[in-house]
Amino acid sequence: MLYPRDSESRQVKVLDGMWNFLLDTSPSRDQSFANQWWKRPLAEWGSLIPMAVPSSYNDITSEKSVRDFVGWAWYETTFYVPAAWKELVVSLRFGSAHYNTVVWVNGEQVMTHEGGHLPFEASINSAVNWEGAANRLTVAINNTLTPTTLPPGSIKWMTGPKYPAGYFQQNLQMDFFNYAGIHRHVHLYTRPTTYVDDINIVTDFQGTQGTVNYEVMLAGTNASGVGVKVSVLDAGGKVVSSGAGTSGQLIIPDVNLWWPYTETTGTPAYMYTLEVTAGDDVYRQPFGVRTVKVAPGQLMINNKPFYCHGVAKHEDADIRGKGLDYPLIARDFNMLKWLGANCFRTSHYPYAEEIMDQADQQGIVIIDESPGVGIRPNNMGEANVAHHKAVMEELVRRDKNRPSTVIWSVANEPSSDAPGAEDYFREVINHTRSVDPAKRPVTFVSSRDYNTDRAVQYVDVICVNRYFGWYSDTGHSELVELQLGWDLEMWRKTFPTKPIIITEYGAGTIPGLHMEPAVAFTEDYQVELMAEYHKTFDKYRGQFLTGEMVWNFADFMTDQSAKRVVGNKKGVLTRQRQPKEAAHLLRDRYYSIINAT
Ligand code: GCB
Repeated sequence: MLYPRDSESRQVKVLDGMWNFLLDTSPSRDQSFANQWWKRPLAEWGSLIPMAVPSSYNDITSEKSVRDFVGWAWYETTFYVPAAWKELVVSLRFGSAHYNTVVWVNGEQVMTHEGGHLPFEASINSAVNWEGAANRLTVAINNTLTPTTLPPGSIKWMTGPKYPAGYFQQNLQMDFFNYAGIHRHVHLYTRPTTYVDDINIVTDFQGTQGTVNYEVMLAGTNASGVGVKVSVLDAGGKVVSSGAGTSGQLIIPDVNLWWPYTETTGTPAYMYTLEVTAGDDVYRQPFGVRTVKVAPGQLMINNKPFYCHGVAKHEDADIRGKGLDYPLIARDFNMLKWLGANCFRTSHYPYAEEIMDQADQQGIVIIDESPGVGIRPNNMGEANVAHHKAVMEELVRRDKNRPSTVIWSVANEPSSDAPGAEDYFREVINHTRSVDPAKRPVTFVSSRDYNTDRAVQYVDVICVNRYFGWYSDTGHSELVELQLGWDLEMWRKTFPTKPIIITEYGAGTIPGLHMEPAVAFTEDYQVELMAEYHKTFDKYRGQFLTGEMVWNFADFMTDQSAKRVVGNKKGVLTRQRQPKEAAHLLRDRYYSIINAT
């Protein structure tokens, strides 16, 4: 699923803007399907709400019924196509829409997609009006999470005298708000009738020479009949290597390797472009030359041990929820660099391609996580495995050429101590490895123990989340050094060669709340607790501990619960991306690590 890029052979229109929006609030939850809402303009079915695309719809209005809606949400817009596009393949592509989506053009169904965080597209030539008339685009999105969706959830029907008839709630198995809607760009774009469908790029280097193994997949009317030419362009656009054929190896003399921005070696985040010409089509795929390997107790980037000092994030902000927002992306990368963070995990789902592009271009290392968050024993059946494998294929296909992506994470905090976890994770992890042309390390993030987890045996890098002094022994920061130290030693003993990353630790903190001595939820306690973790990190850093990531980069919204005060407040930044006191502690720490290497 190549990103829609403008070129001399391709045109790209962005359909973002204000769309029509209507919720199906019928008691059966699917009256809109019975009435076939896609056949006529949405305005005929109810009072429209103007809705921003991209955005989550939940926080746009002042209505609780919109914020907490569960079911089919309908979107509609119109577009025109130039007559000259008739000779081309015209496709409609959604960067993501959460969760189940059905798309119609002029009342004709053109695609469906299951899953909230990855792109999907279809050619729409047979459905569009070519004669200067407007095209009506209708999209239905259902945010219901069930035991077989990823992330899984369930609908709980509430019966008895305390609830009105037909009352239900969406139960989540994750700690973030189930924002829904068209979250990323909607692109309308063209390709020639024979076109570049996919590209694999796997890089290596020997001394000063870079090698680029490439593969070009063609599709369309004459896919086996057109010739393929490839060139590597350096960051200045100069051709540094070229070749021909659908696969081969290109050599880059005096290669500039891609390094994380905190590395003192070489040029940070150096990006090349693979320019592919196939018949009439031209596609330019950015890539970086770097290697990733796991050595005993180490994660190696370009054969040099890499220590990840970073954060776990969310796609989350006021008003837009999980909607793509360029000012927010720019701010987040500025604050990552202000903190001195050199990596983040896309907890707990794949992030927008525009975010991943910044990680590539700015030299931030990524643990690329799937939406497999909160998998319980009843989510480990055959249908779940099959769907999870399909999602991993979609994720790998999207991000396989990114130098920033160094590890795939298939899940966060599943019931990995359950008997079913062994087969489930062996299969999903092995499958992920097998579909990645670059064979990156694969992991999942565990919250279980060294002696109860049944799936960690299959990962390349052990990732664990730990909340000593918070969810256990709340308020007792004095225990952290001992407990974390013991825990790390036990993991090490059980898996002597696997590197370990602490992928979460942290404390809920209301900005501005202070107490001395510190107590939970004050800024003082967040600082005190984190400092205790840092003592143990420093003891093992560079041995087998290859990374630390605070939970979380910023405060974020969750479902309402007695444990959450307007969302999860474990951010070192507020939801508006301003520092709490702990952000300064982290910044001092990360810069002292950078300056020491
Ligand atoms: C975790 C989860 C994360 C939660 C966090 C917390 O272990 O992975 O999604 O938000 O703990 O704050 O409880």
